[in-house]
Amino acid sequence: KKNLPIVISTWDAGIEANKAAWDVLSHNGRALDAVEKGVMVTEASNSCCVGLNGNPDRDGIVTLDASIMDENFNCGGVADLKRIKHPISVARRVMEKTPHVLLVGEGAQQFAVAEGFTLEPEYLSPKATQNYQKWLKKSEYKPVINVENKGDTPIAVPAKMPDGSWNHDTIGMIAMDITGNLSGSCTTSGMAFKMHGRVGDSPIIGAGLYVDNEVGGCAATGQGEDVIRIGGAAIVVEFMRMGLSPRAACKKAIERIASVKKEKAKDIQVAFVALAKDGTVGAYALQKGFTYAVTTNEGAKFFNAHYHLK
Ligand code: SD4
Repeated sequence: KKNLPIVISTWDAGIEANKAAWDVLSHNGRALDAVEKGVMVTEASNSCCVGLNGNPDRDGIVTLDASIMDENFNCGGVADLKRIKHPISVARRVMEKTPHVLLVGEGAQQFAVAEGFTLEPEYLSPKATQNYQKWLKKSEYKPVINVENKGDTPIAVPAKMPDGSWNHDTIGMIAMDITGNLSGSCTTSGMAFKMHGRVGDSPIIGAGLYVDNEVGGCAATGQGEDVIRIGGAAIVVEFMRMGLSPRAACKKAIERIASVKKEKAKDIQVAFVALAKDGTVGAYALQKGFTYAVTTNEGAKFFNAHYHLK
């Protein structure tokens, strides 16, 4: 097929992540390797709120969630994982080396260490420290799950944090390799200043990520609770199975969230990216400001997603 391989990922961080994924895909590599290598770039970067440089929870601790899914319904995830640089790679080991799909907290960390991953020192990046100090000043001691919409900040997402860091915390990626196989990945430090122990949609197969090799794949970003509530990524894939294009499928899922949330929809952001088996891609967001990156043989492109709330 002429439009293969292809990779799509969320937000501006997707531009750099796609490069690493493309390196795998353009050398006839497997989509699974591409989506792992791709998001590892974001996990290791300073400039984005994913991985150990991400914002902490309200207790000042960075806890990471990730998941991965291949072309055969194999899938793995980790949640509430601390002090491990590449949660996506641990998620892959969960998929490949255990009979399970999801490991959390201490058990996930123990597994990672047993698999040879380095236990990094407890750490908060300078940027995260600054963000956290600032949050603490006003901190109503309750979870702030979507800081974009705090105070009088207009709902224009992604909003620039005062220190210049982007106020979103996740990368989701779906790729199709030259053989036509699909895989997906998703990794996050979760919503900034969440309750300690809170787990979002990103490590949950069917919510933050889903891949059906016959149909397509989808990854989610935004307020995880509301993605979980509708079984987000899985439902987008089901809409594609019914014949909707990736964008139309993402739109229908966003509309579902909007109708569930009613007047509260304006207080959150959710977005989906999707890639269908025929090589078409699409995305849709609840609010303005969601961006995504697509790389094909024709080069790398960056898009503003269509959105629901005008
Ligand atoms: C979560 N969905 O933990 C993630 C957060 C996110 O941009 O996507 N932020 O709920």
